[in-house]
Amino acid sequence: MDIQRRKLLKGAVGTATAATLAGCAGIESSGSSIRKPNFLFLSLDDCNDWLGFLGGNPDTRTPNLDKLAARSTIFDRAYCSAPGCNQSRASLMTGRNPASTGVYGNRQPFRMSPLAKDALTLPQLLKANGYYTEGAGKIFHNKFPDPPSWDNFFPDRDTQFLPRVPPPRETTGPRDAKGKILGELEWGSYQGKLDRTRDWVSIAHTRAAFARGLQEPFFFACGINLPHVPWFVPAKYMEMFAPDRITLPQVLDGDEDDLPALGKKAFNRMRVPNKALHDQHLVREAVAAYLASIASVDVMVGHVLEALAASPYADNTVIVVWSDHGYHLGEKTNWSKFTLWEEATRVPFLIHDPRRPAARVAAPVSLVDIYPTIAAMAGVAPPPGLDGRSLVPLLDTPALDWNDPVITTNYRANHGVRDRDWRYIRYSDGGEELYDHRGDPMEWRNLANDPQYRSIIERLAQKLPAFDAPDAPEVEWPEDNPALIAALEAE
Ligand SMILES: [Ca+2]
Ligand SMILES: [Ca+2]
Repeated sequence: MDIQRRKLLKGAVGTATAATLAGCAGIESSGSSIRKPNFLFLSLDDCNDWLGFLGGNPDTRTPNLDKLAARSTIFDRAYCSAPGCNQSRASLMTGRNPASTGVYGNRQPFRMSPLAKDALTLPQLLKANGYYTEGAGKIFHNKFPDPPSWDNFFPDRDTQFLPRVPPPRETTGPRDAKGKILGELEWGSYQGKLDRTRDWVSIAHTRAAFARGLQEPFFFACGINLPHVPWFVPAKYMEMFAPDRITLPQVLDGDEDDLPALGKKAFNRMRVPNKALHDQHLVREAVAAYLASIASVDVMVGHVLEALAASPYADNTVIVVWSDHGYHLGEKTNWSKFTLWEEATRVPFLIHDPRRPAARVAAPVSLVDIYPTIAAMAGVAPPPGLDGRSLVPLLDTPALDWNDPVITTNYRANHGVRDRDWRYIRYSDGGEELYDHRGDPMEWRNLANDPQYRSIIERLAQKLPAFDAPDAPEVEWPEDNPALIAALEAE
């Protein structure tokens, strides 16, 4: 925020204390009462930096997100605290890192962790402070809903999960000799009705909620499942990307040669599907299908933004967009997440505050910072013990000198530390990697064994957690709720 606006706001609120307390966003005076901002919390799933405003792929088509970004604060170096759905979302929603809670994997509900079972989630905190909280779609990991977080959730508070998109008659993906899909990569043109797909059901619910009206102040969360696999989207999106004309990610022969043992393991974890993709000449189709999925997500986001714009809330609603982690499209032999490299850890993250000018922030930030940031914007004191820090100072002063490294954890005791220019990785067996992003954005040259960089490693290693919490209990995946699926299909 510029100084002129800060002065105006200070005048409007009447006291410096009120402005400071609220981090100024969305707070204004109306007599003696303060109008708190609403929040529209929009999440994407497995979406890397292939959005127009982040420049990760020149062919991507995201006009709605780009338009929103052009009136938002964009965090150019935003990182997840864990490159997997459940662990990232649990961290974001509780404001605590995996090393603090022991929630490192997809089968560890945070409510079963002895260190997080009593966590006050972000929506719970807001709810306890006068906010109405509602959500739809995938916010927490889809199989582990958190009823105490919500006043209302679609389809209901106890069953966050919506059924998977029915597969098209013909699908494509890397297959084994028997024709079975290898791994999870699968795509195809969805021909069914859009209103039968979980994302469009959530979008329709969100639109209806804005149209019918919401109790203010509100925290409304809409979680989109795409571009998570399977990439089943209508043909019109597939047709936007000609496989033979799109830009493929860069890969380097021999990239794995300078990796430590656990780095090599991460590098090769998808060796089989990767080889099948190349042997079957499907690489371009796979990349095109991911782009198509992102294009469809952009249209969904457009619908939600249109509904907000048409509502009475637009001028007092802060929009927060994030993805739970990134995604590899063949870089380092990976077609997934679950690595500590840039592709899996960098995420889209922006905050649109109608009262702030557009800005770009180069400082490294983490999704774990979202909790204290929203709490500050809402003028609510967060609970003690959070691992992130409020980004309101960066919203106020985007060029602020702020280079506090952020941490990403991929299963217990494997950490990546990222500051503005460097990424340092330390695996549980002591193996190390160091990359200089000023000249090596693809993380090809591991500098960890070069003594001249030791002081940089030592500086970044100070951010490693002093304590790696033991693994939280794992559960079997709960079955889909058959009654709910039947009810939705009957609608
Ligand atoms: Ca995910
Ligand atoms: Ca390398």
